[in-house]
Order: sequence, then C-alpha cells, then structure tokens
Amino acid sequence: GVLSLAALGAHAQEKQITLGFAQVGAESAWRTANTVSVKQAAKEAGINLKFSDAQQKQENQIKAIRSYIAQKVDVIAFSPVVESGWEPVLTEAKNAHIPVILTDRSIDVKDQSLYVTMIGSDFMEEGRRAGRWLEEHYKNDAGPINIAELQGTVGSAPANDRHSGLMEIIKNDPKFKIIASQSGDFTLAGGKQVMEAFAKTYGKQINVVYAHNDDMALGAIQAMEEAGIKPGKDVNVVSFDATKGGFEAMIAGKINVDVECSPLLGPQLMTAVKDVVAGKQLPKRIVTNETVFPMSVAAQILPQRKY
Ligand code: GYE
Repeated sequence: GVLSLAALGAHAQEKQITLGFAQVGAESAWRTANTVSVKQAAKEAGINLKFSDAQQKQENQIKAIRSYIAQKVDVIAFSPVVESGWEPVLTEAKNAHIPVILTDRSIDVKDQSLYVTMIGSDFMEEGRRAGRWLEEHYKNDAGPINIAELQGTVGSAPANDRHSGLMEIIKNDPKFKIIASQSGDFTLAGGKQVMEAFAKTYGKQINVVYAHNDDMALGAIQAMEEAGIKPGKDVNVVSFDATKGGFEAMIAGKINVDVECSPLLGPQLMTAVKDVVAGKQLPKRIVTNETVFPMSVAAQILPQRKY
C-alpha cells in the first residue's frame, strides 16, 4: 500500500552512486598510494567504483572517460595525465549531463564549466617551497649553483608547475643556473637513465639535483652512486612527494629535502562526489594541506608517514 510505496521512494533516493575514475597509471609510489586511497574511500563511502589505469597515456584516459559516458555513470573523476587537449571529451560528458571532478592534476581549458571542482595540491607552491629551501641553503655561497633538473611527465601539471614555481624564486638570483633539464616521466627507471647521461656530461659540475618526484630521485641516486658521486653530499638532492622511500633516502643522507605532496585524496573525493550528486555547490578549487621535510627531521617523522 501507501507505506511500501513511500519505502520504495526512499530506496530510490538512496540509489548507489556509480563513479568512473580514470587514473594516470602506476608510475610511482605516489600513484600507488593514490589508487589505494581512492579504492578504499569508495568502499567506505558505499560508492560503486569503476576504475581504469591509462598507463600514462592521454588517449587511454580519453577512451576510459568515453566508456564511462556510454555506461551513464553518475560522476566521472580523473587525474589528467597532461594539461591540454581535454575540451572534446569533457564537452561530451557535459552534453551527457555527467559531472566531472578533477583530482591531483589540473587542466588547461577556457571553459571552466567543463568540470565541477579540482581537488589536489598546489604544485606551483611546491616548486616555490623547494626554491626557498635552495635560497636559504645557499645564502652564504657565492655560487655558481648548477642545477640538474629531472622533470616529470612532459606537459603534466606537476612537471610544468614544479619547474615554474622554482623559477619564480631563483630567477632573480643569477648564481642559480639550471644547466640541464630532461624528463624522466616520474619513474625510477626514467630518473636513473637521465641522471646517467647528466653525470657523463656534467659530472662534478652538478651541485643540485632537482627531481620532480621521489621515484626519479631514487633512480638518480643509483646513477650518481654508480658514477662515483655522493648524493646528499657532493650533490644536494631536492625531491617531491615525501613518500616512505623518500624518507628512507633522507635518513640515509641521500635526499636533502623532500617537499610534501599528498596522494591521500580518496576521502575528499568521495565527499565531493556525494555533494555533487546531492546538488550541493562546491568550491572550484580544493587545495591539499602540505609541508616541507628537511633531512634533519626524517627519522623522527617517518613512523607517522602513511604513504
Ligand atoms: O608527484 C608523482 C606522480 O601528479 C602529484 O604524479 C602527482 C605526481 C607525483 O607520478 O610521483
């Protein structure tokens, strides 16, 4: 009768939310922790998660997003491999009335209505933090300070912004020079390979290795050691993410400073997904809280690290 109809109505309102998530890949310890965070948080929030891994290729991500549109998921979330080229597929999602949430990496689009919100770190600020550390560290050194940069994935927001953030700080101080810069695609193998080439070409001229993530820093450390260079001593190693692997390298004296970037975005993402489905207004940008860890605090902090 009337009662069971009301119950049906209530049930319909609580229909399980389906979220399609298009992940970048599995290139780094950061990414692995991010994937675990998203999967766990979906489970805890009772959200039905469809998950895909794009193996660091934008075309794979576009395919995944198209398939989520075809499956009529309630919400699409993704961490864009690169910043550009998203208008067509996001317009398709918009036309299908499926809200899109960006996590971790931002995109470069004119039409801000193509996504609801962007949850993640401020990579420019991370780059500035690293730059400020360098300025402080070398304040009594006349230089020149030669920097070898291991960039992340070409065209990705963290690679673009960790570079620009650093430049913003050091550009007015001519003693700092980026003498080499190349992408290691955020992987350990990539970082090692690029560093091998840098060590051959520049050897002891390098004062700083500026690695856009811990995996590449760890690869570079291997390459330096094989080339007879002492990471952390002959060369100051600056890195990003602050993973457990990064902390262990700091404790071993091989990474000098690690700028934090948190991959634990799952819970915030699931809250945003529920809010969007409930028709709530979300802020356009949700920034993660982060800090900087110098080598000297690593041993004390490591036990509290969650990724
Ligand atoms: O720093 C790196 C990962 O987008 C913030 O991607 C993320 C970056 C992170 O591969 O380790």
